[in-house]
Amino acid sequence: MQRYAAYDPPEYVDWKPEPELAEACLAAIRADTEREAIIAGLSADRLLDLYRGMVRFRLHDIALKRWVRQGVISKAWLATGEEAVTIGAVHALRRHPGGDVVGPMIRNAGACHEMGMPVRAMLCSYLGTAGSPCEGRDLHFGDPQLGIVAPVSVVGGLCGVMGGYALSFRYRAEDRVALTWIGDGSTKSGEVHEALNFAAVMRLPVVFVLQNNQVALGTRLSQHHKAAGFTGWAKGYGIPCQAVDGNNVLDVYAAAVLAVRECRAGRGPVALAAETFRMGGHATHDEREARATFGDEQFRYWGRRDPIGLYEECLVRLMDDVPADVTRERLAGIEREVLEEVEQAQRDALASRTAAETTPSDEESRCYA
Ligand SMILES: Cc1ncc(C[n+]2csc(CCOP(=O)(O)OP(=O)(O)O)c2C)c(N)n1
Ligand SMILES: [Mg+2]
Repeated sequence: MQRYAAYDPPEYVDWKPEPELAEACLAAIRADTEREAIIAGLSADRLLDLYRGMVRFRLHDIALKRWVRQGVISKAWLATGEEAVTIGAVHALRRHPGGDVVGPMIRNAGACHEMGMPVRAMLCSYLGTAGSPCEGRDLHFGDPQLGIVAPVSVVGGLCGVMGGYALSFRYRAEDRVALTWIGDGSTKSGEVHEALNFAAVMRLPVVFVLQNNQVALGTRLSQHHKAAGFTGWAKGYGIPCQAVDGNNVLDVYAAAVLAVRECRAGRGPVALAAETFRMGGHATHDEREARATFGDEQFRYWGRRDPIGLYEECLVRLMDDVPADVTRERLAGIEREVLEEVEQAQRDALASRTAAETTPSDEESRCYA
């Protein structure tokens, strides 16, 4: 996709395909017969939908970053470099009506648009205008009609909520699954411990995606986590856990399909341990500190593994019955469409500041107390 010198991390601006990295992504899928069968069964349209979702997520984040620079908003929480963990997982779910539910955390905003929330509504939430899903009340937005549970600020808090959804599905004998993401730092909260244990002993149909982006705010993984990785950690609760390459959207997708399948068969919960890297700051305010926290070498390593660039190279190889230049032109066409969608969403959201401004009396409506 097009690179944006003003907004992308430098490693992405200069990004060049490295054939061996894309080959390694595909080899990882082929090494697991179940994951391989799932990817082999995907139509070209489904493969391209994953691409569309990741591009939409990246461009949504770039739109927010542009607004920060322009002073439209003061801060934004982005998922640059982590798009595949969200998009791969959410594409394994059924959409509403009557579908599955997701609980997106800071790095999972892309789950909202992939479950059907217009990008305009997401951007309006940042502006706090009345056109937003929570009508300007809170940046922690969701939409129950679309199966999107609004997060709370307290990290880990969603895990118990998603377990509650899963419990209700079981009681009502509904063939539905709940899915949420847990950051590496959030695994240290008491609520996550309670929720995982409860889900395990109650055998709930919930998928927990451990999103290890190697950092929690300004605390590196090595400063808060002593165990090796997260697969053993989840297994300590009696929850089966599979490792996935968080920068390989095909790997995340295939593993999530298998996890969801287990849950639907009554063998939940299931965890996935995704390794990835936060290519920016915790939010837009501390990008410089984040680079100092890790140093250039780590950024270079993960920068070469940009999930979107990697997936473009995988797609060219997967669609081997189509000439590579035709596939690349198709990807560019998808990018143009999504860019237009996001630009229109930006214009509409900005217009909502005057057309749908919230008023003090709105604050008191539809509140419990
Ligand atoms: C219980 C709780 N403690 C602290 C915070 C402040 N806080 C917000 S995000 C965050 C870091 C979370 O790290 P991680 O779970 O790894 O997610 P990431 O930001 O890396 O995606 C912290 C400490 C909070 N919101 N809730
Ligand atoms: Mg983290």
